[in-house]
Amino acid sequence: MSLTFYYSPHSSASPVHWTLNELGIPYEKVLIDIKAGDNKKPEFLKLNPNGKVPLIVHDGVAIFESAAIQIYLGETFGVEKGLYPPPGPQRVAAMMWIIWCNASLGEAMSRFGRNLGPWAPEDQRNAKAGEAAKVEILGLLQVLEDALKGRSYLCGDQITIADLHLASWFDYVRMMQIDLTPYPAITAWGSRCTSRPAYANSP
Ligand SMILES: N[C@@H](CCC(=O)N[C@@H](CS)C(=O)NCC(=O)O)C(=O)O
Repeated sequence: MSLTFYYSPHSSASPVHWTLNELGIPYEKVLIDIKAGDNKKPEFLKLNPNGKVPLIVHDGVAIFESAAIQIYLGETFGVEKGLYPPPGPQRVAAMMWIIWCNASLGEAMSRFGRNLGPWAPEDQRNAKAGEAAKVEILGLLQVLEDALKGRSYLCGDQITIADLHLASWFDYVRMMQIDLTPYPAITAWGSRCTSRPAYANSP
């Protein structure tokens, strides 16, 4: 078995990094320096024409998009390791939250960052669009808060890759200084997830 993980620290690759470390499977890490343009070099584009991290290559098969990678790792290794549900309602819940993270919360967070983040170029910012994204984010956080009430993890009593994926994204939510005080269930769940040693080893 060979598995190579192309990553950049503190990026969309971080949730995958955490999953790989939780799974405890052997893998090789390749650091991609985005600032130096490693992700646009022909040898990288040959594997990932999308030109972004994360990317994994498992036994010669290249997979990009973090949500797809997490689902693939869950199906391929996670069930056996107790980190991903077998087919059934809990499997669907895991997939649903991974996709919700990227397509709903992640999309609104990116829009918020692009318009109000300190790194966004001045002439490309739109404060009104940023504020609208923030309203959307708060609504999405309430959806998650309600889902986590009365349960330890997204799919029940057991932590899964869906929790790792979403909890890792909360690094970005905190970095963007979104106040999580009104969301006690999210706060407690986030602490449960990030207190695991593998989180600290997966920048
Ligand atoms: N939807 C993609 C997003 C990937 C992404 O935007 N990665 C960023 C780092 S956070 C990247 O590689 N940016 C380099 C670039 O766009 O040139 C995923 O979840 O994998």
